[in-house]
Amino acid sequence: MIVRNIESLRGTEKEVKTKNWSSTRLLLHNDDMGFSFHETVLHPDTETKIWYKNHLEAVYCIEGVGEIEEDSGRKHNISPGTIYALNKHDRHMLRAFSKMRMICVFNPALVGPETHDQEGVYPLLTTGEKNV
Ligand code: 9YT
Repeated sequence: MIVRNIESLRGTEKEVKTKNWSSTRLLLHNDDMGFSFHETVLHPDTETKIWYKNHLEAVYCIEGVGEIEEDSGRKHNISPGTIYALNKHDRHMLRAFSKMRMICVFNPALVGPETHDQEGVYPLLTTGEKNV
């Protein structure tokens, strides 16, 4: 069994920070769950271009408001209780109108240090050191 508190991950390599968001990665590839599980905090008034061409992601909002815009231009409001699932590796734009807190699940699991490239893609990493 794995039992972990997010506070124990603050300031470690499992808290990945970028200009628009920070992601605390509670479960990763080497936890052998078949998915990774993160808490992502989106900074207010940010716009992030994302395309998980190598991964599937589900995102559940627990705090804040924003929107997701599909490539087609279709927009969806996001508020606490909203989940979206990128089941078609959908390219999208994610806008945070306030601080947002999201619970995110990735399949395949992230290894740990992934951040977006210019296209909003995460590389497909497959190895990592065993987590403690
Ligand atoms: C919602 C989203 O994809 N934000 C970018 C960060 C990502 N959720 C992650 O790596 O935790």
